[in-house]
Amino acid sequence: MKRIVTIQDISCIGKCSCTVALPVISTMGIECAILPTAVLSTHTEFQNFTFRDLTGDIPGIVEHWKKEKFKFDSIYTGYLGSFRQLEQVAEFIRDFRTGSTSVIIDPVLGDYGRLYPGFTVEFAAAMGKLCAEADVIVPNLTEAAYLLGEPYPGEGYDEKTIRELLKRLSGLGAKNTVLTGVSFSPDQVGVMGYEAEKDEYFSYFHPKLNASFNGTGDLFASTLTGAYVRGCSLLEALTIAADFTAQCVELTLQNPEHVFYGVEFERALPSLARRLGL
Ligand code: PXL
Repeated sequence: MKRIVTIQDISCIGKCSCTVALPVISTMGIECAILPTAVLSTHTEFQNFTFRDLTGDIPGIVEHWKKEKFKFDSIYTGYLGSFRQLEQVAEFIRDFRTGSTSVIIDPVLGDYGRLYPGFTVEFAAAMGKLCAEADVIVPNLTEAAYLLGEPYPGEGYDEKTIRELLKRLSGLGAKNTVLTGVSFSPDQVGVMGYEAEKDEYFSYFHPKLNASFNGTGDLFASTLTGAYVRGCSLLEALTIAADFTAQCVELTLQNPEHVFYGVEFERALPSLARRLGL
């Protein structure tokens, strides 16, 4: 069985990070190991969340894993909570990457033009350096701007602007850059990507839903990682991931009693398995 290790926080309630990666990746028929970076009572969109930084626990866990000679088909990183953790993750990638390990970095920093609470422009720049280690990075537009230290493009940009932004992001050193939340018209949203080696762009769009939820970036990144590890091309993987994420939002909106803090991805897991022929 393939094995992914995801390096991100545990938000105990919040339908994001590990509580999304584990069920999604497991549903895709892949073992999901976790290297937790912090434990929060909820994600940071809630008020008064607790935060236990696990930076100090990581070296011991990694040493044990090295002794056990664990191998990973993919290293998938998300929310990282400290500068030291960025170094630890870079070191982890150097230690555990083999010729067949894909490294997917979701540079979780913010959304809607704002950084999440606790993050700074310096931290965003340091995350930008980590992106050099990746086979695939999956920033949203806000994260793209902060990674590059540029103004947030807002809305109303054109395709040329996004292509140029992708090229600059690619300059951070990742082999593939996948930008999420791209929209050139009021009724469509999707993903645009760039593969550095081939100097090629790719994209996938679907109808826009009038809602936004925390954790959809994690759903997208987890599903993309799972599909990529299963052997899909990057375009196939991001298509599956975008469709699944949109389906989760749609199902959530159908339930008038849905929670405000995350999507009802649980109800869409069976169809994700079916799409993969599982
Ligand atoms: O969904 C990204 C994410 C992950 N982890 C934590 C967060 C967020 C977004 O708000 O707060 C702790």
